[in-house]
This record gives sequence, structure tokens and C-alpha cells, in this order.
Amino acid sequence: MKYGIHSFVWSSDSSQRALEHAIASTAECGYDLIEWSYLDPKSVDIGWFRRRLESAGLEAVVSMGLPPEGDIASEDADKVARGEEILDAAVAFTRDIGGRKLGGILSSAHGKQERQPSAKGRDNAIAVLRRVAGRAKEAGVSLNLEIVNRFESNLLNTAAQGRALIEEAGSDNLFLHLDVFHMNIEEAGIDVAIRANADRLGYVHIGESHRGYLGTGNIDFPCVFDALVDIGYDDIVTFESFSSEIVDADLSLRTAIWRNMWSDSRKLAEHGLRFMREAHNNALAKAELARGSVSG
Ligand SMILES: [Mn+2]
Repeated sequence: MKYGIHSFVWSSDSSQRALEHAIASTAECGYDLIEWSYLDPKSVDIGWFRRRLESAGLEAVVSMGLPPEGDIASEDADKVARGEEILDAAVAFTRDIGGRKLGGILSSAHGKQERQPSAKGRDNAIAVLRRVAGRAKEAGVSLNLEIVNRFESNLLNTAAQGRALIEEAGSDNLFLHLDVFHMNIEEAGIDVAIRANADRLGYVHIGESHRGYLGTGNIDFPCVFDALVDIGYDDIVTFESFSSEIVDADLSLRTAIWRNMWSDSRKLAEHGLRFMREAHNNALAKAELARGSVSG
């Protein structure tokens, strides 16, 4: 398993100074990977970012949420076209910093919707994702569709809905990005949904039910890691946490981060990695016991 951390644990800022702090801290804590939020890509020196990630020995994943003016699940052709451009630019950015995965809310605008998704809008999203996924494959980047709760999108709220859309798109470069915070709200069972959609799982967010310290909320993490071990998932799990300590108008306001869940980023990050490693190791040990393959 590879362990990642979301950049918002460190900062919402895209300045080189903030990125340096985020990369250095992530590496010092012992993580394998940083997930960078694609909010202000123009202020990033891509060459420096790539070299700094390499020198720190870190992989990177890029994540984003489409803005309302780039909603590919809209019926408005201009918005759909703008969304396709945004996705193509994010794929190029991911490739240029040496990343292999683009995740987040790529299938619709990120934010609370006021109406049902339309059939035409859904068809638009499928057509765009099919095209972008094809081009992304050439760039060595996979598209991982984050499944989020009803207050953050109206198109894909469950892994089953995401899987159906991926199958209709017919692309082998589209995967599910599952986040246990959202799954806790929408799925029949987090473990049940992971097992049922194992073959399309590309990326995982590990977060608590209140998005603070792991283990201090309602998520049944032993159950989550049992399911991941069960399906043989051996890719990236990324710790995602938010607090009013780190505020950004795009992401933290859209995800309704009102409460102060932590102030000390370093302490939180160290705890998150320890927690995920232990949960994974316990799940591996349980699987061995269950198979009767433990000798001593
Ligand atoms: Mn997430």
C-alpha cells in the first residue's frame, strides 16, 4: 500500500513557499505521496514542482472539482466545452509534474445542485469523459471519478452510479475514486460498495465522518481496510482532512468546512499515517488468520 496526504493538511496556498513546506513536511512524516489540489495551477512553476517532488522521493496525485462554468453534466454546450478544456489542462498538468492519476469531481460541477441531473447532461458528461480519458491515456494519466455525497454533486453519489457511467463511457482509463467520508453518507455499506466495485477502483480517500482526526468519528475503519485487503487493493490510500484552520474559497467553503477540527498540521499528519498503517496491518493479519495461514 502507498500512503498519501492531501495538501490541504498543510496549506490552501499554491505559492512556491507553501508548496515547499507541504512537500518537505509530507516527506519528513514518511508519506509516499502528496495529493495536490488543482486550484491555482498558473501560479505553479511546473518544472520546479516536478524536480522538488523527485528530490523528496514523493509521488503526486492531482485532484480537482469542476467549477459551475465548466460543468460537463450541463445542457449548456459552452459550459460543457469549458469543462472539457479544464479537464485537458488538468491532465497535462498531472503529466508534467510526473503524476499518473487525476482524481476528484471530474464528472460534474462541484457544489450543491438545486435540481435533478438531466439525461442530456449525463450524456454530455459521458461523451466528454470518454474523449478526455482517451487523450489522458496517451499522457499516461488515469481519470478517477470521485463519488461524493448529495450536497456536493447530483450526478454520481454512489459507487454503483459511477460504475454504470464508466461502463457506458466504455473507456479503460476511467476509474472510481472512492472516499469513505462520502460513502458513509450514501452507500448501503462502505465495505459492501468497495467489494462490489473492486475491479474499477483506482484511488481511495481515507477521511473521518467529520473530516478531522481518524478514529474520532463514526467511520468503521477496520471494516474499510478489511474490504481493501479482501479485494487485493494495493495502490494509494490518501488521508484527507479539513479544518477551519485552512480556508480556501473554492474547496473548503464548497465542502462546508466550518469547524476547527485541528490546528497542528504536523501532529495530524503523523497521526493519520500511523493510523492508516496500523489499520492496514491489522487487516492483513486478520486475513491471514482467517485463511489459517499463520504458523507462528
Ligand atoms: Mn475526497
